[in-house]
Amino acid sequence: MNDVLAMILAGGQGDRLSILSEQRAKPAVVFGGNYRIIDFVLSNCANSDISKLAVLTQYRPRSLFNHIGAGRPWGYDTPEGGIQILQPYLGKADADWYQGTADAVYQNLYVIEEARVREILILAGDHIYLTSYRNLVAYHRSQGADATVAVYSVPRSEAHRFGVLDLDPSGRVIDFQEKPKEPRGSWISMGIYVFNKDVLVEQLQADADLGEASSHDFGKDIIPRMFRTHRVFGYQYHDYWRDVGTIESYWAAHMDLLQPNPPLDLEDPDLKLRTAGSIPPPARFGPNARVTESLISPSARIDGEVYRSVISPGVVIEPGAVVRESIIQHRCVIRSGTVIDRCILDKEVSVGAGCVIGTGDPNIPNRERPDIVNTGISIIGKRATIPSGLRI
Ligand code: ADQ
Ligand code: ADP
Repeated sequence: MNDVLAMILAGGQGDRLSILSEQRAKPAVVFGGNYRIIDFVLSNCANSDISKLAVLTQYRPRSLFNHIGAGRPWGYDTPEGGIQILQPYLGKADADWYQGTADAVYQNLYVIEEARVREILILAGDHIYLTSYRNLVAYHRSQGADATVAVYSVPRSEAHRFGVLDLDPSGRVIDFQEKPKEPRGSWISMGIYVFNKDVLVEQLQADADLGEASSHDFGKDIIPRMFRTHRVFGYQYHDYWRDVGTIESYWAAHMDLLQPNPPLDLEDPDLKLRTAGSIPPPARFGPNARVTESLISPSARIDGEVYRSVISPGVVIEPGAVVRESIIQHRCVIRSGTVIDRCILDKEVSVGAGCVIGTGDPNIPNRERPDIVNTGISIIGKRATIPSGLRI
């Protein structure tokens, strides 16, 4: 893996994650109680022994910078500078910032040109999965591919959210459509690509030369053009993988963690999930606490009831409060007698006593924003204070 440079695209605005990604890049959103979404891809790189890593940022990167730091939790704080955090080309107006994902990489072409590697692994910062990229890279090499796309099988009804591909029996990509209204197949692109370095440089340059005739995106432009002229293969991935780009998929991925045998093992000894921060003291449970099917992070204080929920560090749930099917992030306080049902509370939300938050009913969409909040899941933004007795 010394011949591979990984580039993590961590800049997307993620507007479908609503207020969770309003003040931070989507990969910096908290996941699984203790973690941020980007921990998965960073841990995967570490678990693949990838030593050269670049993180491409754009939108509201402060939380990401704070979190990644010098990359120590993932073993990237080496004297050779294993991790590079790249920002958009300064001096440009906001609107000229990276256009599509290919433009983000193109603006950092010198990083690729300077790296002494054979292949570039392009990764997204907002996927939930634990893997090693060794098999993907080995497959790419064994096929003699110019580029390899990691592919996943999803129900056809969901394929329209993704790049949809068709593969021939040898695994070669013979069709690719980005987010088609009526998908022809059910293999989808995971947005994870291996490129031979020279091919990528040549493709990015050619794409840049197209100017406004291209949207400068891997999914919309580079791959759909390339599969006709180059050896592009699909590497079939079969383990758990989720793009948590919407509130519903973010919430559902948390519920997946709560299954008796979860499809994603956060304690996998071979694919260790690492994160930043010191280890807080243990969680505490009072005499009337009742907790089932939940993940409770260190330093939480539970005196009420918690069912099918994921609780971050430092959360306080007072006696008589009930939390059901919810994701409660760092340092939230939920006072006595309050019921929280199917909610996502961002960090440091304070909910007074005797409130009812969330309908608990997946069939009741939000009336004002049915386009993004259409799942019956209620979301409360960071540091909001909900007065006692309120019903939402
Ligand atoms: P999308 O999920 O729509 O489709 P896109 O918005 O292009 O992906 O973002 C991909 C990744 O790049 C995300 O992690 C995002 O945060 C990041 N990103 C986006 N713009 C960026 C920028 N300018 N700078 C830095 N990072 C940026 C893609 C593919 C589909 C595929 C899905 C799988 O286009 O074909 O099916 O990913 O999730
Ligand atoms: P989050 O954890 O919600 O994603 P950040 O990581 O951006 O948010 O914020 C956490 C850290 O940033 C805290 O230590 C906080 O004190 C600090 N911080 C918050 N707001 C600001 C600000 N406006 N300027 C500088 N630092 C800030």
